[in-house]
Amino acid sequence: MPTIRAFSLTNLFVLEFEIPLSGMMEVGMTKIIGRELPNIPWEEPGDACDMPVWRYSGNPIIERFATRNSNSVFNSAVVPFEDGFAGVFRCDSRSISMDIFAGFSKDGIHWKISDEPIALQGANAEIAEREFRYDPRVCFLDGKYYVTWCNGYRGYPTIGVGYTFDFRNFYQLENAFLPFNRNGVLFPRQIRGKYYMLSRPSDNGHTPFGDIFLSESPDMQYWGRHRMVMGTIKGDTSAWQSTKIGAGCVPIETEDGWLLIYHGVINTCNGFVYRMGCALLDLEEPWKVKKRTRNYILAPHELYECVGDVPNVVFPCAALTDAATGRIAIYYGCADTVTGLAFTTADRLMAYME
Ligand code: BMA
Repeated sequence: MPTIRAFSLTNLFVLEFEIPLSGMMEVGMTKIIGRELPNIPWEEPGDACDMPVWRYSGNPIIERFATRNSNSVFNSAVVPFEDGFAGVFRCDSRSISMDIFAGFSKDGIHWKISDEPIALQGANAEIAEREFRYDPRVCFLDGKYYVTWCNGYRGYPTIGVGYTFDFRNFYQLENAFLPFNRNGVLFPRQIRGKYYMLSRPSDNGHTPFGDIFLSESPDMQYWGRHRMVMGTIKGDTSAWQSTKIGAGCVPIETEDGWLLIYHGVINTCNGFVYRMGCALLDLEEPWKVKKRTRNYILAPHELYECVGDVPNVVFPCAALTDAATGRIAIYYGCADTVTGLAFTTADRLMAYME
């Protein structure tokens, strides 16, 4: 086998490793493992597009006043549902209460979002008491749509977990982890009989650090065997992800590994800037990173990403995929104010990673 000498973005040192030539990726060869989705929202990139991810021409797809009392609708998650799509949306109210709301769409672009926040049933009284809920993710797993979100518990952010079958009745489980934690993202199937969730242990407030960790569970209730997946990259090798990183979309299964779209943050003299990158995790041991982007795949460049309640933020929370074509539609929050849609393919992301 040939030996390749490479600079590792995951371990931050030069290393040697062996790659079987048959395992090396050719553009156009990455197969998404999953369902076909012929009605995935889609636009081809313009001729001038030299980026791996391009925006929907009608962005933003959800405006800040999309519900009766919303101040902003942004870091939100969608999935295929019945003959269209459903989702869980982060809407901050005009009193700036952060909560999660259900919504439906026929085409994945035009959404009808409830004016009332999701009423969660079934939790232990200690857990059911609502403080704040934000940044939902939705993961279809074992026949249920699981929802994870940043959940306020006695003043501390941690990972709330619930599920629904119909996006009308939602059931809450125990919080997954001790505080402080955010960006809880489930894997969409069991791996060797266990459930896996990514998260970002942190602190209270606007955390100035953060790496992506993985936890394992036999039953979606007890989480352990925690592993570090990947950290920030210090120095100027990939400075857009030098302050903190966090999992974004539910990992996309491909023949070559789990494709993870995540956010990376740099601190500047004018505050945090949130950009988007991706990584390829090992299929069987998903705490092992096979590849990762040095350059960001999407960054706040458009006005609705640069100007809003929190400027200079693109924050991915969901991706639709079509196994037949390799198409990926990414839903992302823009400047903590509105929701955007962007497109890519498994091949393009794979080719862009180092
Ligand atoms: C993070 C979270 C996100 C938000 C981002 C930028 O810490 O609070 O909800 O989009 O900051 O403000």
